[in-house]
Amino acid sequence: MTPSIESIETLLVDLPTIRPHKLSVATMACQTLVIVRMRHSDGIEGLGEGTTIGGLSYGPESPESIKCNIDAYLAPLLIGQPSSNLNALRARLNRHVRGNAIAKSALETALLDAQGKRLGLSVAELLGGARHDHLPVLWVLASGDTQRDIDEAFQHLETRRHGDFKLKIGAKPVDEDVRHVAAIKAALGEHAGIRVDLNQAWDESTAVRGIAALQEAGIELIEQPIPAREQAGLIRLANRFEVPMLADEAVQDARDGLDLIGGGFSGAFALKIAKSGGPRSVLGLGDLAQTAGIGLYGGTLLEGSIGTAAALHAWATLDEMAWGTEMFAPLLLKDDIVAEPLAYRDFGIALPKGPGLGISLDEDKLRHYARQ
Ligand code: MUC
Ligand code: MG
Repeated sequence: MTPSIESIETLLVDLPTIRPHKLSVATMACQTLVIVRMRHSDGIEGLGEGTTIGGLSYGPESPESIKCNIDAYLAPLLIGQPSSNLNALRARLNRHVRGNAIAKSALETALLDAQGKRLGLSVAELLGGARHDHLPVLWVLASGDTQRDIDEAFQHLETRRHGDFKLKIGAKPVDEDVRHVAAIKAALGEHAGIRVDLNQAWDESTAVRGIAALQEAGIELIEQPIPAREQAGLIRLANRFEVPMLADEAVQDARDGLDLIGGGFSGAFALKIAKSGGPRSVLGLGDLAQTAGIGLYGGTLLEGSIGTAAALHAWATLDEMAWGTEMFAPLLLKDDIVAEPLAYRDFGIALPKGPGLGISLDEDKLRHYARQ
């Protein structure tokens, strides 16, 4: 008999960070994961995660809204439906629920995990097969203190955990931010690539001034310098500077990608399963970008191990990720809710093995950190 979806449980899980993580939009001392446990009539459980950054300061979905909207609107559309037809279920969710890409990503992940466990295949195999079993992972320097960031970078280079670094800037005046970035680049020299992420902090004229100075300092990539909706401005910046622009908040899905490419954008796209609605849905944007010669970058909304594994299965299927990945967030968290942590080594991470996501829960830890 065809299995069907029996129940969907959502849990808010609060995990402290190892140090304050400072972005232009929020300072994080804790990350809240929304964990989905989807049970099917054949006894199989699929795991999913939908996570954002800083409550509502990063985007229009909060951890609480993700949980509430799954419980009230999305789960009832899935309960009782056949488990195995992901495309039919995606269409059903998209027909009845606008937006809510992070909530949809958690559900798409749980469906893929369950189907993989059912068939004895990994999520990457369900998505067509892995082209890579190890992906490069950078580290984000965002302690807010220049010397602490430099020390962190050298420590990760020495242990071969990370070889490239992204700096979160935009909260301070431009000249102060540029001094901070240039000091870190000068300390690390040619040992490591340094990129910056503004998280939309600048207006276009500030960006012109700031990017000129960052280019001069040897920065290799500038992520989302201006607001997401100002696509024309991002295209102008991409064409004005030699240092490439990385579109992040400006490119949620393939529709945004098409607009940017059509408008003459060159540079790179940050893919995120959370922006596009899941590990299957994000590949539409990935394929479009590769066809158009746009470089790819495997991005995160600082998901824990379940969301990180889900993204890795998607990134592993792509021919090339020109800018590597930033799937480092499990290392930013003090503890984990999975039995086997993800394996970080040799400046990257191993694609988890085993059916589905290749991840299982540590039930005691989950109980301990779940919000009551
Ligand atoms: C973002 O906008 O890139 C990725 C790394 C990090 O520290 O924050 C995220 C979000
Ligand atoms: Mg970003």
